Formats: sequence, C-alpha cells, structure tokens
Amino acid sequence: MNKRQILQKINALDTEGKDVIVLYNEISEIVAEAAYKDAKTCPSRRACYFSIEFLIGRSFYNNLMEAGILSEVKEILAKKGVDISEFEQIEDAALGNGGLGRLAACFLDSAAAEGLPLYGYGIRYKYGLFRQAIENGYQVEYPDDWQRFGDPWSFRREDQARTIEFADMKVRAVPYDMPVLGKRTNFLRLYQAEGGEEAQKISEYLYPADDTKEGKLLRIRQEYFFSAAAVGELIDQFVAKHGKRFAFFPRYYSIQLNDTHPVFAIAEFLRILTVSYKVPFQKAVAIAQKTFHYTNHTILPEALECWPEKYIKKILPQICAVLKRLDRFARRTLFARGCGDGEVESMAIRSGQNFRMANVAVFVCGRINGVAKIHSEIIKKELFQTAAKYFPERFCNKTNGVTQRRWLMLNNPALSALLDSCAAGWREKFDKISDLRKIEDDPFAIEKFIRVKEENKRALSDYIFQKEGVRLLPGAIVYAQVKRLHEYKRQLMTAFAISELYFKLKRGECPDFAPSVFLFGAKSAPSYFRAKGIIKFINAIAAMIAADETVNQKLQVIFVQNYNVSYAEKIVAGSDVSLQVSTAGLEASGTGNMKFMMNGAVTCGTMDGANIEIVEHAGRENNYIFGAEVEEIDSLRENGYDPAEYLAHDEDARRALDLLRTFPDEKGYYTELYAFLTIGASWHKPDHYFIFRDLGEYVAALIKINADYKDRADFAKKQIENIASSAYFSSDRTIREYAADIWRIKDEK
Ligand code: 26V
Repeated sequence: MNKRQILQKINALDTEGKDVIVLYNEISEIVAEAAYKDAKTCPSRRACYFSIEFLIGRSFYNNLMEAGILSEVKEILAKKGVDISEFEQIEDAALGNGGLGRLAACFLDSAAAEGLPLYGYGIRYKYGLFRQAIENGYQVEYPDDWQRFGDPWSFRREDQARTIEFADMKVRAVPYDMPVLGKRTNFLRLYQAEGGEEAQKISEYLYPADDTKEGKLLRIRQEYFFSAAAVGELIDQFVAKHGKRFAFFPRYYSIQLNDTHPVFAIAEFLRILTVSYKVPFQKAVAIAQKTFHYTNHTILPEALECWPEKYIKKILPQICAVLKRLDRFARRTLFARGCGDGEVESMAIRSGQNFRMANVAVFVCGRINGVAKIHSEIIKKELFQTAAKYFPERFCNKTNGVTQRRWLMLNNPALSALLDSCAAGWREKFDKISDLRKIEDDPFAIEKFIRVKEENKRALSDYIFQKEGVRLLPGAIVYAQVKRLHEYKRQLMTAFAISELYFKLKRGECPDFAPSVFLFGAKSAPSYFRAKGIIKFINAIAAMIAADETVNQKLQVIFVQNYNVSYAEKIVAGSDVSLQVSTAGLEASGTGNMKFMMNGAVTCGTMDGANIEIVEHAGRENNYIFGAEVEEIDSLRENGYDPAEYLAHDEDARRALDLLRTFPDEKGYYTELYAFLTIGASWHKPDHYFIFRDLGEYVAALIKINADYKDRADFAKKQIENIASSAYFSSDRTIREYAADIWRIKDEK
C-alpha cells in the first residue's frame, strides 16, 4: 500500500464545513480502497474461518493504525481544524454477542499481522447486537442500525453472488468484503441475504430469539445460508483451478468451524461432493475429515445445538438426508472401532428426533480444540469423552488470545508510550513486553506507571460522565466486571459481595477502606428473565449506595449502558482489578481477563478458564485467586450441595441475600431469583452456580485488595508483572499455533 499516496489524498480533502460523517466516509474509502487493492486472494494454501459472529467494533482507528498512518492523519486533520476523536461517535460493528465473536475478530487481525492467509466468512447482519439502555434500572433494547453512517469498509461483490436453495425459497447470498489490514491484507467476507421479504430476513438480525419454532427455523436458515455460500464458493474455486480431484481439496483449504453454528458446512460439503460430483460417500467423509476442524467454546448444556429433524427436513431435505446418512455411517464406523452401545449413542448424530451438531463436528473434524488448557481437558473428560477415547489424536488445546494492537496500542496510548521507553521493540515483537519487568526495581519508573493509570482513569471518568452522567470517585480503586450477563459468570455474586462491603462500611468495620468503584457492563439476552433480574438488582444496589451519604464517598457502583467493544477499550485501560469470578469449570476461557492483564489490572477471580494460565504466567501472588476449584465443585455437585450450610455461618451473606426480599419487585424478578438460590427452580438445584460456596472468600479477597492497594507502589508492581507476563495471551501466539498445528499454513507475505 502506498502510504504517501493515501496521505496525499486525505490531505487534499476539503473539510471546510463538512459533516463529520461525510468526512469519515471519505477518509475510510480512501484507505479501504487502497487496502482492498492490496488483498491477496489466491495463496496456494489458505485457511478459512467460518463464524456466525464477528464482533469487529470500530474499524476506523484500527485500520488507520494498521496502515501506519494514524498519527499522520491525526496531524493532517488537526491542521484542518478537525479533532480525530470526533469520529468516535460513529460506527461500532457489533456483529457478535460476546467472546466467540470478538475472538474471531482478534484472529483475523492477528493472522493479517503475522502474514498468514486466513479469510473470514460470516453474515452481514443488517442489525447487530441490540443497543442497550438502562431505564429505571431495567435493560431496554433498541435496534442497532450500524450501517446508518454508511459502511465504507465493505465492498459489495455482486459479481460473486450465489443462490442458496431452501425447499421453500431461493435466496441470493451477496458477498461484502472487508479488507483486514496487516503485514498481509486478507479479507472478511460477509454474505447478505437478498430476494423476497422472507429471504431478506435471514441476514436481518444477529441471534434472533430461538425459543419458538419460527425462531429456530430462522436460526437454521442463517446457519445454512452462510455455511453453504462459503463452502459452495470454495468448491467452485477449487474445481475451476484444479478440476475434480477432490482428494487434493485439503491441500488447498483448511476450514475452521467456530463452534457448531457453521457445522452445516460439513453437510453441504458432503452433499455437493456426493450429489453433484458423484464422489462416494465414504471418500467424501475422508476428504471432509482432512478439511474441517472444530473449536468448542462452551460446555453449558443449554448452549449445545440440537436441531429437530423435522425442521431440517422441511426446509433442507437434502441436508436432512445427508445428516441421516452420516449418522448411519458414524454408527457403523464406531461399532467397527469397538464402541459399546452406550458409547455409540453418546456420539450419535441423530438422537431422539434431533440432530446434534456438536456430534457431527466431532465425528467428522480432523482436529477438535478447546480454548484454554482446563477447558480442553474438560471436553475430553466429559463432553466428548467417548470421542476422546477412540480418537485421542484429534483433540488439542489452543488457549485463546487477544490482539495487542487494538487492546493495548490503540486503546492505551499512555501505557504504550511507557512501554516504548521501557520495553523497546515490543510493537514489532510482542515478547519484548517482558522487558517491562525491569522497572519493578525502579521507583521512578513505577511512579510513571502509576501516573499512566491515573491518566487513564481520568479519561475513563470523563467518558463515563459523558455517557452516564456520573463521575468515578476521585482516586478510587477501579474494579470492573464487564462481559455478557450470564448466571455462570456470577455478576450476582459480585452484587452480593458489594452489599457485604456496604454493610461493613456502615458498621464502621473498615475505617481505612480505600474508595472503591465497581463498574459493571453487560447485556442480557432479551428473553433471559433471570439475567434481566440481575441487571435490575445491581442497579438497585448502586442506587442504595449512592443515596447513602455515610458511604457514598467510599463505595460506588456504576452499571454502564450499552457495553460494547469501544466501551471495553476505555474500561480495560482505566481499571485496577479485573473481576473474573465464574463457577470453576464453566468459563471456557474468557478473553476479557487477558485484555485487563495486558493493561495492568490484577485478576480477582476463580481458578477457571484462562485465569489459571494467567496466574501461571504472572504469579498467583500478583493476583487474587479464591473459591472452589473444579474438583471441589464436581464433588459438591455429586455429593450434594446445600447453600443453607454456608449461609448459616454468614450473617452478612444472609443479609445480602435478603435484599432480594426487601427491594421493591415490580416484575417478579427478585422473587424468582430468591427462590432459585434457596429452593431451586426448574431443572436447577438451589444455587446452581455455587455462589454461597464462594461468596465469603470473594469478600475476603476484595478486602485484601483494598488493604494491599494502600501500598500503591507495591500494588503497581503486581500490575506491572501482569503486563510483563502477557505476551502469551496475544492472539498472534494463538494464531501461530493454529497455523502450525491445524491449518499448516505459512507466512505468505
Ligand atoms: C451461549 C449460550 C446460548 C444459549 C443460552 C446460554 C448460552 C451460554 C453461553 C453461550 C456461549 C456461546 C459461545 C461463547 O461465546 N463462548 C465464549 O467463547 C469465548 C471465546 O472462546 C470464551 O473466551 C468464553 O469463555 C466463552 O464463554
């Protein structure tokens, strides 16, 4: 890419009286066009990342940075009287829900940076993840019309549109390509559904509610739509270049399935090979085995996709036939391998009247991975036990990572500048970040680090003031729990812990308590009753504390609205403590934990997901680990767990729980939560996520942090040690592992 030419064009733009949105589009188009011309589409061998979500966030600053022109453009604009930060009001492509979608975006960024040919395939939703407002303490959802400012980063490829056939309609899949900038320019291809009104609905909303038959059918259509478009395209490309010797297909293409949503790609692949090209079924499966790989991102039973056979039969009869055939083939193969009846059933693709998508992936895919060490072990031991017994060579671990370009260089310029002086070369070679460790013995440099944190906190406070109308308590310790709202992540436990701190402060038990701010950011699925109740509860606690003059200069709770990638960028830079408190065994990895670590927050959390590896690298003594580990949780689950036993010895915990009975409960949320915690509800036992097992230790950890923070320099050392140990959690490392062990692709630049 010719930087000079791009800068000249931007310099030549007339900015006089121009609307910021128009200017945004003009600048973006100049950069996007240059990048798109640079995209190399045909390496000899490539990997394709199929994902129903790509949580990209804002492209503008990131792409300018990747193009190496961010500071120059900033200067050019400043000369013209435009502040580059004005573009912050624009766009934030939220085509994803949370971790899985953001991981996909980090991977594309890292592959481009590493010069690896990795292409993304997904859906171009008209509306991304809903915009959240908190009104009267309740979550309210508004549509996210992310394209309202234009979409200058995408190129519509009408010439490459394809038709996707359902039994009841034909849908056009029109690709939109977004260049992914880096050492090598790759692209992300998102398909938009076009045709009649029903056809368009397929790419209208991210994650439509699937608790009704209509919702399920739409979700199946979405999954098949993009999987079939992408796989069909790759096969056509292969045939055009190499003819019909499909045995060579895996030499040119590796396809990574990001969870089970794109698993229809396997069925479509088998359908095309066997029906259109008459490849024998068994041979087609063998080719698929060398082509497809699967990443699991959750072990929660309710998140494991099962599709009723009758739905698939209705809209995708040929795919239904392929899946049934694959089920018979799998059963035969497994019996021949020596599996018992129970084992075959546990791996069966067709079970009851459903197709189990994870079992399709596990039976076919060459490599299967979890996303953190503990998670990869759990899927072998539990979720896919039989498969791991008979096909151990298929299973591996790929611990997640995050891109330091967005999550450190871009979001934290102050810390980046410090790193430039203390860990020279870290931008090019991220391992060098460990040089920061040197400053742990240099009081002057530590002081500098502390000032960087303060500066980021002030910026965060300004941002929060602008969005929420409140400022952070000055000089406070900032704790953050920002992530999707889910019971297993235990935001409710944090709410109880804060309530206990509040009781203690009121009783005057913590005279030296350093002012503390707890930040929450979380969206709940619109139909997730209990999660919405937890949001309301946190807001009620925030209001109770804010209204109490005896403590409100010591303790503050803020629930930020519409937590998204851009908000995350500010919060991770300005926080001291990262709250990662899931029930051990249930958080596959977490990636927020890594972003906080890189930005110098200590982890206060359980031995779960990647937290375990974080403390392995940064030292348990530099973090605050508490709570039951996975073995204990397993044993409590097996031998009976009764929250009442823990509550009996802990008056403050009882009082915290009782808040659910004292706050007004217009919508019945608290009554249900209270019942769930004490007597159980539906298929959940009382306190299904073991909050009261861990709550006491959680409160103790928070008090310890508060005390340790008094020695600011010593606490800063812990924070610095976390940053210095974060190289392993770069998604550059993760993507290199995928490239070497699974895809066998090389630096093609
Ligand atoms: C999905 C659903 C859907 C239905 C109801 C409950 C439920 C609960 C969890 C999920 C998770 C979807 C998959 C996902 O985003 N997993 C996240 O993937 C991240 C990237 O690997 C990982 O860091 C997170 O630990 C994991 O939760």
